[in-house]
Amino acid sequence: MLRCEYTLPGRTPVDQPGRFVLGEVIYGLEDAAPLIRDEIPVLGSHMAADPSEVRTERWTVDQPIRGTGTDNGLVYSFTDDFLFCAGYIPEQGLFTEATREAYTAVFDLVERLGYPSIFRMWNLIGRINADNSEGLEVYRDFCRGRAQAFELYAAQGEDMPSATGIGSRGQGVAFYFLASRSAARVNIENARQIPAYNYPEQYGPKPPSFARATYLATGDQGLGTGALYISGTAGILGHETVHADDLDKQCRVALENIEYLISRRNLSGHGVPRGYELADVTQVKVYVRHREDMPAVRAACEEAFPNPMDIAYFNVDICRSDLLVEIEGVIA
Ligand code: 3EB
Repeated sequence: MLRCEYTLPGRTPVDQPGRFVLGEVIYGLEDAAPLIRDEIPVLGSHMAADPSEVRTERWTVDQPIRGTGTDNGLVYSFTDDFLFCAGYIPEQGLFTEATREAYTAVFDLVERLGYPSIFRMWNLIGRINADNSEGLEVYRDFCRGRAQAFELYAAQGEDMPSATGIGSRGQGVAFYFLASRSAARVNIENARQIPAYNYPEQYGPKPPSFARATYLATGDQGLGTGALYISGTAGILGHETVHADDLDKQCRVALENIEYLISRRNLSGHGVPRGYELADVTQVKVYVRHREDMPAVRAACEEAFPNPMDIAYFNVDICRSDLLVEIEGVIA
C-alpha cells in the first residue's frame, strides 16, 4: 500500500526494507523546481518559517517502481498501481492561463500513462491572498485556471478529487498529486458544507475544484478496505467562514467538519461501508495563519488527534483571508 511519512531533514530515503520511495515533497526553506534526484521525483516549496518546521513528506509503496520520468515540466514516478507527479507554475502577473495549461498537462499525462484516477492533489500557492496584475486575488486567479482545465476534460463536480490549496512563503504554485491505475475511488462531500465546486461567485469567478475527501479502495473486497484522504478543511459551514475573529472556535469547527466527514453516517451515504474517528487519522498537516496562534492550535490538535503517526504545523496564509487555520489528514 501507499504510505506517507513526514521525515525530518537529512534522513536518507532508503531506510525501510521492502518499501520503495515514490516521491518526496520538501516543505522547506525555499522553493525548488521539481526534478528527479536519485531516481525519485522531488518537489520543494517554501513552507517552513524556520529550520524547526522543515519536513520532507515521503510517499512510499510496497511495490517496485516501474518507471520515472519528466514530461511537460512535470516529474513523475509510478508502480503498477500508483503514480506520483509534481510540477511548478512560476510566479506571473496572471495565473489563469498557466494554471489551465499545467492542469491540462496533468490530465494528459495521467491519460497517457494509464493512471486515470487522480485521488489527491496539493497546491502550495505563493502570495495566495495578494492581488494579481489585474487586481484579482492570486487564489481566485488560480481557481479559475484549474476550473477551466477540469471543464476542458468535461469533469463534473463528482469527478474532482480531494485537494489542498494553501499559501506558501515562496512564489508561484508548487503542485503534486497521486493517481491510481484501477482502484475504485469515491469522492466524498460533507453535508455541513456545500461542495466547494458549487461555491457562489462571491468567492471568485470560478469555484475551487475539489472534493472534501477521497476514499480509495485498497483490497479486493470492493470498498470494504481502503484509505481515506481528507482535504484541507477549515472553519466553513455551508459556504461561509464562521468565527472569523475567534481562533479557538474556528479551529473547533474545522475539527468537527473532519469528524463528521469521516463518520460512518457520512461515508455510508456515499456507499463506503466504513466509519472513522479523529483518533484513526495517522497523518495530519495543520496550517496556521498567525504565528502567535500556533501554540493554541497545537494544543487543540494534539487533543483531537490522540495518536497520529505524524503531525506537522506550518505558519502560512490560507486561501480566504478570514480563515485562521486549516487541517488535512490521511487515514491509511
Ligand atoms: C475550503 O473549504 C477551504 O482550493 O484546492 C481547502 C481544500 C480549501 C482545498 C483548494 C481549498 C482547496 O474552501 C480551502
